[in-house]
Amino acid sequence: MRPDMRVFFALQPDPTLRQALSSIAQRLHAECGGRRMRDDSLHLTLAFIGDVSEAQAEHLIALCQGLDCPAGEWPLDRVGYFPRGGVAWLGSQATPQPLDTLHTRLWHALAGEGFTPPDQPFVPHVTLLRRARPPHSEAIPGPGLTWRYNRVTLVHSVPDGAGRRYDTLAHSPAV
Ligand code: 2AM
Repeated sequence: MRPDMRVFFALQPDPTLRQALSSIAQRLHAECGGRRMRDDSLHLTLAFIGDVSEAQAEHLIALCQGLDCPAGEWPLDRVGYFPRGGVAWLGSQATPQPLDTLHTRLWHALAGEGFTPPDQPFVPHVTLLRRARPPHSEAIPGPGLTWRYNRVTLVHSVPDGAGRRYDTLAHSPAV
């Protein structure tokens, strides 16, 4: 039997946005140190599921492929910091209602499959650095960005050397 698979639902940046996120990560790294995320793994987590069996993963693939993800925009206009893990991240001053609704609807669908929503409030963020020092301010080192999205991705987090790589298992239908 295959071991459990660690999976999560995410938004993934297009190549142009990924490049812009990478530039900001580089500048923030110069200020805060720590360990940069690999450029190809930058993402916004909508729902972290954790370890599931292959059968559960098949259910989640079907759920993802049936998800309705209206196109939306997420302004990236602030830097944030989680002291636990020294996580420096990019996010927004105020979460747009449609992004919040997407998160709520996704968890509603997941609850229908028996998965338990997290207790903590949704703080949408893109992790750029881990084990970093706190940033000096919330100001982004560079121009602000807008993330335009139109689909959700189910991601398989696979152990890869000292870290993890993120493989795509499914997308919601693009709108
Ligand atoms: P983070 O970026 O804030 O660390 C894959 O691990 C993704 O799921 C990461 O973006 C991570 O968020 C998020 N995540 C949320 N809860 C998690 C948990 N309990 N363990 C690992 N990752 C978690």
